[in-house]
Amino acid sequence: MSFLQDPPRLGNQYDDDALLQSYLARQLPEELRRSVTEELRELGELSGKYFYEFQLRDRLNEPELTQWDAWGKRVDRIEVSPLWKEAEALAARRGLVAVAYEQKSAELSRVHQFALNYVVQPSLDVYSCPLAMTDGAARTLLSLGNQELIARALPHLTSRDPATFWTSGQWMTERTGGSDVGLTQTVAKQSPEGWRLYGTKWFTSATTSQMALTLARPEGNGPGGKGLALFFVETRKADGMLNGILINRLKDKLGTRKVPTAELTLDGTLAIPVAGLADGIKNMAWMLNVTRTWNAMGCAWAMRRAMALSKDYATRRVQFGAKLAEKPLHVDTLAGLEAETHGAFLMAFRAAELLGRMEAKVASEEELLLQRLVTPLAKLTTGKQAVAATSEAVEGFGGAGYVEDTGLPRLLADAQVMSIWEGTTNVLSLDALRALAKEGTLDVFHADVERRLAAAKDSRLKPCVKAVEESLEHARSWVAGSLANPVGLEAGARRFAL
Ligand code: MFK
Ligand code: FAD
Repeated sequence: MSFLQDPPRLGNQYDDDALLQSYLARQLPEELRRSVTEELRELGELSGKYFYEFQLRDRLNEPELTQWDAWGKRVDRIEVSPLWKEAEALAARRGLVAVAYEQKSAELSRVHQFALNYVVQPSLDVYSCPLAMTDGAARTLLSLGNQELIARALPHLTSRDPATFWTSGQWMTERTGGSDVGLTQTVAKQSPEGWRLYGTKWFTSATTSQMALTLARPEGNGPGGKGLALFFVETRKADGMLNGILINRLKDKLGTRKVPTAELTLDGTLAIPVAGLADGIKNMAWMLNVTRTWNAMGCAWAMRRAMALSKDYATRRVQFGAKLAEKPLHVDTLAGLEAETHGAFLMAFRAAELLGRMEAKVASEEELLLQRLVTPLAKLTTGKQAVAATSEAVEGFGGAGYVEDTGLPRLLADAQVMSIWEGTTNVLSLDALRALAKEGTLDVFHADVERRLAAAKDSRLKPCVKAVEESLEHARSWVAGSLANPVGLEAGARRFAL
């Protein structure tokens, strides 16, 4: 019998995760931790077995757009993959969005919610994308306080019943710009039935969602983000037909191939202003804040999955007379990856902790400043880490890492988007600068890092502590020296942020 290589396998993705367990033991009071553990273990089992195997089987099923029915009627229907259909039901039943709004864990609700997602999402083929936007939409509606829309949409967005659960899209990007959203060309016109939108949305993921939040310029408004208004759109009318929306095509993408990312024409789409008729970008920022936190978490869980598979494979693959797990250089490579993964995990959960404290209204003034800064920093840092780490992990499987039906190349292809959508690295660096410009933010950030370093000062991490202190000092003097020189400040933003 010729040799056959054992493929990598996954165990229970909660039981096998020492980092998550130790983090939750530190963060959650004993009673809460015990009640959450059961849920995590169940999701960990689904993630490591049922959904992981499903994901491998379902690999070639991608969303399909049908634009016309047999009789020539324009229907624009998207069929998502079988796994996505199950993921939607699972998301509702397990409260993957709802937990943050039920607030049973008070200010720790975000930690609770993201722990659940962290365990299961790597096996759900980026179903995290619609969930992130659903969560962002719920937060935006609540924060902007439009009671009519809250009553209409919140019960659906936070439902635990798959029959009534809605997801939401986030339609911002147009051909004119995904970064410079102020260039948006979609216009909003008044009609006897209410506001109607006319324009093109160039990237809309989760096009199968029941609703979306989007931006348009009410006729007569001035240019830029200030002249835009935030609108609520239900994608289908009462008769089930699309609400003045044409789905032109699905994008043919490098990764996230299960996500139905489409180009849309809005041709008289009925829409409701969420909060007045201006300041659309500012109002949309509530959504960005939440979806960027999901993005950071998504990087952490992508890296964790790459690690889990890599470590397992190292115990199965033999080269030069020993398992890879016994080869010092391979182990050193995995150790580097593990360190990056831990860093991404802690940064993403730090953003989640702060978001949870803000939403539960227990955050101090300092924590609010920190939250505004840590969100873009976590998004941009983990976005870069995820691409580098999944690339290294794929290489760790040798040629098998490059062969599609192992499922492994998907790790890298899906990670590449994390630094692009929800704001690119440069755009997020500039956002971090805007956050820093607020009086006191840099001091609060330093104090927070110093507090964390103090615990490690006398440990064997001493050399790392020194290195972090030096780079903090460097950043502080660079910001101080550049304040009088806006061009220099902007040019160095990415260096500071990364
Ligand atoms: C697991 C994965 C989950 C993720 C799934 C996601 C699926 C994909 C979805 C997408 O990609 S959706 C599209 C995402 N698009 C972006 O992220 C846009 C990137 N561009 C930016 O973020 C630009 O910085 C921005 C459009 C915000 C700049 O626009 P402007 O017109 O130059 O606005 P400006 O003056 O910077 O900000 C306008 C107001 O908003 C200001 O308030 P004031 O009017 O009071 O001064 C800002 O302070 C406020 N603002 C901007 N960014 C903010 C913010 N407030 C809070 N937080 C922020 N991040
Ligand atoms: P550009 O804005 O043209 O950026 C090009 C380059 O210029 C980038 O490297 C950027 O960093 C750099 N740059 C831009 N401005 C500056 C500056 N001031 N200083 C320095 N550098 C700068 N959008 C949605 O609204 N909804 C969705 O559901 C959605 N889904 C997506 C799904 C996928 C798979 C992808 C790939 C994208 C999706 N997007 C979505 C769009 C995404 O948010 C944008 O592509 C992204 O924000 C970048 O915008 P852009 O493509 O116009 O690039």
